[in-house]
Amino acid sequence: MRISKRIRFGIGAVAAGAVAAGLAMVLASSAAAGTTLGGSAAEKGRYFGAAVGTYKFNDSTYMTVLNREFNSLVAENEMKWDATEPQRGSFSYGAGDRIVSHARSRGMSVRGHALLWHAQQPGWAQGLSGGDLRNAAINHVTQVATHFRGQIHSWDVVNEAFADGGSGGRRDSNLQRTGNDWIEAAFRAARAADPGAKLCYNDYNTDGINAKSTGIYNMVRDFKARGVPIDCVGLQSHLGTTIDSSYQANIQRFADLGVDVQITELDVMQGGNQANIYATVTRACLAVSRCTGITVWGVRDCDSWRGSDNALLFDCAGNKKAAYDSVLRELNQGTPIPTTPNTSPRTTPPVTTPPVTTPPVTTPPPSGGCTAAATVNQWNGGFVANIRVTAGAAAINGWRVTLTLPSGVTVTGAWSANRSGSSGTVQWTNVDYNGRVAAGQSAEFGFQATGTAGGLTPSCTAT
Ligand code: 9MR
Repeated sequence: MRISKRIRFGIGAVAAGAVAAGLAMVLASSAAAGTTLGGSAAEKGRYFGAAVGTYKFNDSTYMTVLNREFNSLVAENEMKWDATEPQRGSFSYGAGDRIVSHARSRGMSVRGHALLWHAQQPGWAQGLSGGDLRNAAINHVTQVATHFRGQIHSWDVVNEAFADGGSGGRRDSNLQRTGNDWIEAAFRAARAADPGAKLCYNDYNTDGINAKSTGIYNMVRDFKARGVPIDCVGLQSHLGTTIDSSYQANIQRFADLGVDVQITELDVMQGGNQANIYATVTRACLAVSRCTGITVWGVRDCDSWRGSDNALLFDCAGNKKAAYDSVLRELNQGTPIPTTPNTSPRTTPPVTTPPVTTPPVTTPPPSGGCTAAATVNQWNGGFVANIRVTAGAAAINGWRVTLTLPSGVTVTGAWSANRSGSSGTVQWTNVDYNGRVAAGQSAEFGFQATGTAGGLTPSCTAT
């Protein structure tokens, strides 16, 4: 995609006053001691990351900067659909695994990018539509999130699904044409597959309050109201020579909805204002306690997708640019996140699934027993079901769920449970990590199927 189409140069130029204000802050506060981007961000309870490509991993200048400066990595391309499922049902994780293991061996966190996107789809998916595409897409989410389960801090579950321009609506795509609920179906499948990862919606041209970011804001508000699992919004922030004056207010309004905000793909055209714009973005993020991290979209200028824009923090020789100094200064002056459990993906509160298709549980479970309730997301020709297993007054060490499916329904995939049967009466038993459920607590598993779910009435037995 061409840069000129993708980047909206914000309307508000950085005012000279902002420079003066920054100087005043330098004089007014004693800077913290952080000497690297990642180290300084960590002091503020945040991460500072970079997008990387494994094809650069044998470049020693690149690796020196990467290992020294960043405490989070994201794959620039290696975890996209075309890379991870080049043929339908045949998965390829080598390059993504390499990034994960590099990061984790150095104590860096990993962002996952991106489970579903209209671009960089494998050819076989581009040729699908309707229920077949929906099944393939949800299966992709389930398989990839399951593979990386427990290793991803935050997933871009859906990338760039909103249209540019003033409509505030969805972008047309093969995924969108499977039904407007494709995004929430993806988030539910991702939650079921990796309950510990924060689940983000990620987009560009959202770097201020505008029609597109408002469309996304309304979706997130709706998801929160209906219990669709979403934890974060990614603001890509591919910026030009100006930055919108509502940049921070936009971060704040998403935070006020009860989601984290992450700056996910920051790069800024080099020009008179590059260092100031980088500083403004960093300052805005650190001013909002739910803005939990910043990722730049590449390491050095010549690693960047933006060609001659020289849009990053290091020159091609790996030297720090003025923009680097301004980011580090803002990180060191920024406000730490208050000590709440917000930033750890392991502390994500349990998802409250909407009751729409869930039959109410009428009889309390006997002591030591369990109950099960289903939430269904149906589309034309198929559905995803999430089953919540809840322990009664005593902890259980294992469970078996029995479910009689309507005729015409065939299970095509499942996660977080062992299954026997695919139609008629199907039984599901816990896997090793979710069998033990404390009194009153819940475990979840899920499956996808073809056909029409109707009302599902699972029953549960403690084992
Ligand atoms: O930087 C990525 C580049 O190497 C790829 O060729 C391109 C393919 O579409 O995607 C670039 O990354 C994009 C990211 O995945 C989503 N947001 C926009 C990024 C820049 O185009």
